[in-house]
Amino acid sequence: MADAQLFVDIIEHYRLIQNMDLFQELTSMSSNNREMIKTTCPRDCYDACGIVAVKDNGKLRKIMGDPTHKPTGGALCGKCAIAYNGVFTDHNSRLLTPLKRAGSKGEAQFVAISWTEAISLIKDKIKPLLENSEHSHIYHTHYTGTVSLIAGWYPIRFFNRIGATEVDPDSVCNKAGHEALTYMFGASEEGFDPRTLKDAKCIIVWGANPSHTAPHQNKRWLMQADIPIISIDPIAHATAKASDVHLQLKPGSDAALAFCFMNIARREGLIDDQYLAENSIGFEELEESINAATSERTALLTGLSVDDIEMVGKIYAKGPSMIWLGQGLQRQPRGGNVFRAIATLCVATGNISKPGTGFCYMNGRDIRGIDVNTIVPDDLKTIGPSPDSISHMDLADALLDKGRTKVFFAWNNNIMASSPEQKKLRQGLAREDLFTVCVELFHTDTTNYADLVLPAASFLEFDDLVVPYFDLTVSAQTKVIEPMGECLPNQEIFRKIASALDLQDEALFESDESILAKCLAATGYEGNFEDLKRLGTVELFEETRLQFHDKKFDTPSGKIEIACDAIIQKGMPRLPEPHVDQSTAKGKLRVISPASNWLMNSTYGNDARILKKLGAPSILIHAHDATRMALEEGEMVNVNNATGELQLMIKISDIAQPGVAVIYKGHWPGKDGTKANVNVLNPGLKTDLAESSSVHAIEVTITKLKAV
Ligand SMILES: Nc1nc2c(c(=O)[nH]1)N[C@H]1C(S)=C(S)[C@@H](COP(=O)(O)OP(=O)(O)OC[C@H]3O[C@@H](n4cnc5c(=O)[nH]c(N)nc54)[C@H](O)[C@@H]3O)O[C@H]1N2
Ligand SMILES: Nc1nc2c(c(=O)[nH]1)N[C@H]1C(S)=C(S)[C@@H](COP(=O)(O)OP(=O)(O)OC[C@H]3O[C@@H](n4cnc5c(=O)[nH]c(N)nc54)[C@H](O)[C@@H]3O)O[C@H]1N2
Ligand code: SF4
Ligand SMILES: [Mo]
Repeated sequence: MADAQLFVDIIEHYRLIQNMDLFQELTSMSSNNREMIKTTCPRDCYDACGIVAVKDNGKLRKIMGDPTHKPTGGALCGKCAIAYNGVFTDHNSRLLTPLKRAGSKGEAQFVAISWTEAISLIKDKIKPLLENSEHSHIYHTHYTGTVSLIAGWYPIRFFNRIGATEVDPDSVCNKAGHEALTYMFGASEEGFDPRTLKDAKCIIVWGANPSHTAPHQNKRWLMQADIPIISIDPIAHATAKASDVHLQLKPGSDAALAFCFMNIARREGLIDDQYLAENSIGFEELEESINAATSERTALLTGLSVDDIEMVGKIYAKGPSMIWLGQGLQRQPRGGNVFRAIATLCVATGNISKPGTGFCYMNGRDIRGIDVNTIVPDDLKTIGPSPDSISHMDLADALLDKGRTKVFFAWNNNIMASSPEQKKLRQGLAREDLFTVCVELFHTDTTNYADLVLPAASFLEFDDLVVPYFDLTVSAQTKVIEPMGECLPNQEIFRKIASALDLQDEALFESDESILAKCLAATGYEGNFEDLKRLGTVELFEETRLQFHDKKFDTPSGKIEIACDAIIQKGMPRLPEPHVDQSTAKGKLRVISPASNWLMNSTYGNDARILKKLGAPSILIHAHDATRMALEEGEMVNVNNATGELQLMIKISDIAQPGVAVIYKGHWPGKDGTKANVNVLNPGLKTDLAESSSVHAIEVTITKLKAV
């Protein structure tokens, strides 16, 4: 699609923002053979940035931000600006053909083979398992490689059909939060409409770090708000530092704080009795817990001052107030309880279902009309009984168990960097009798252990849909270039495997065009995919949407279940509790391993320019801890616990608080002498609900490395 006006707009944009390097690069291109193609970033990111790909004489020259994309205004984040013009489009970095293992597991020795040979090897391994009713011994992991609709979810059709065991993707990220909200409200993917910020008097960012994880929403939405911005976070990240108030509480003390805010609201006469009576059940049962949650007591439990707690409690309750409910927030041992407590606070103060209120965990597909059934039909006939899925917290054990796992697929997932119990995972993947298939863009620490590596096409190489999980929009992912080498989109790879296995279901062979058309129609967008491609992104709701505007809750009682009988079967108490985690054991530090500014989970960890930005793998500690342990900036230390150990460089940082250290997630184990990252220290402790990750509660000991 050649678009002269878009080109003029873009050149003007870069001139205005004084990016003269890009301006000159673009103006030097010959005008006759220039193409500008709009597409969308499909990373697992709140921002879903609009992209323009510039081609000159048919050759891709530049991937850059789309100035016509409102939420971002023409900027990509630093990591994508580097990696999309780096490893993602570099033939020398990408996998280009199917590969078969030629050395021992972990050695990363491969030979190129044809697709025909690769698919037939897979068929030879899977077919006997299906014939012997051993389908549940086929395991698959998948997650955030790409979250575009088809490449992110379509392959599940194949695995459901053959009855494979799924390693539940959300269990490594946000499942405790989803389940807690679902038990209470009957849904977890209906958040506030960001456009209602104009009606709010205060916003709390509770356990999220938009300065890293949503850089454009942070800069252009949150920081532009002319109302108090409050961060509640154990670490002083850039969003917290730029907030009007930062409550730097002890990790794992959020539920106690939420109860205290309810105590303050009650004292101030700011409980919304009418909303509670009409829409919820069980609030009155919390009376004793709320009474006990005084500001003085909560200050001791959370490490905050009474004044700060009082101030925030009053501003929030008065409202209208919004809460950005972070995903990092529920990655703690009682993450489910924390979410119930905070959501109860929203309901009790009536900060929901009205302009300028609500909380946002995420805005999912469903509220845009895209039913999960359109993407993964639930009428696919499974071979044999459907096996249960397992948690990522149990993956390492499953891979070590010959009786459980026989064939293992990892697609859209780099478990050796991102999943817990890294040492055990490595041992499991090294099993000679485990047949492992990785579908990937790059050689990773996980593909090193594969018997077969299948080359996936990147988002620049096929059409798809992106459904942002913050803004209520939908965007086109548009094919910009032909797939590199012999790469194929994820969905095409699984169509090939299904065909080799002689599976007949139409759903396993449905075309991308058909799925795109169905999903787009479901959103109510009046154009077709070609129209969307021209625009890039469209808003789906003209009017601002109020969270739970119809006050219909898909729970057993039809109301918001503050007291919840159904959750008892999950081993949870009927009511949320003002819990705080036990103090960290003496001599240990609690480690938080949040998102890095320069990585997307572990993606981009193989780009040389990104590696330079990351610097040496480090642990950030507070000056108080450095003095206490006589540690110096730049010193190498051993960080260890019962699960594993890791050598890191000390950085003394005002981001950390005494007793709480930070190790950013996502560093590639193979890029480091210790062949490990923070997940070697991660025991895979499960949350109170949903067997999800409580990775922000790792405890470690730091010892000095002795000079040799
Ligand atoms: N210590 C610690 N660990 C964590 C977290 C934490 O906070 N702390 N956070 C957790 C969270 S929130 C998450 S969501 C998980 C994420 O864990 P993962 O979903 O495993 O994310 P990545 O490690 O980035 O791996 C994604 C892989 O997909 C590949 N990929 C990219 N595009 C495609 C594609 O189109 N097709 C295919 N087949 N592959 C593609 C990339 O090259 C990359 O290797 O990590 C979790 N791990
Ligand atoms: N640059 C970048 N962007 C990303 C990602 C990435 O890896 N890199 N990952 C993407 C993915 S998969 C996800 S899920 C989202 C995650 O987005 P976020 O929710 O922002 O995720 P995190 O960075 O893990 O954690 C956010 C905050 O939770 C805080 N936290 C930890 N424990 C506690 C606690 O006990 N109480 C409170 N109040 N806060 C706590 C951490 O200190 C951290 O600042 O980001 C997405 N965007
Ligand atoms: S990762 Fe997020 S911020 Fe970066 S380009 Fe993609 S959508 Fe934008
Ligand atoms: Mo995540």
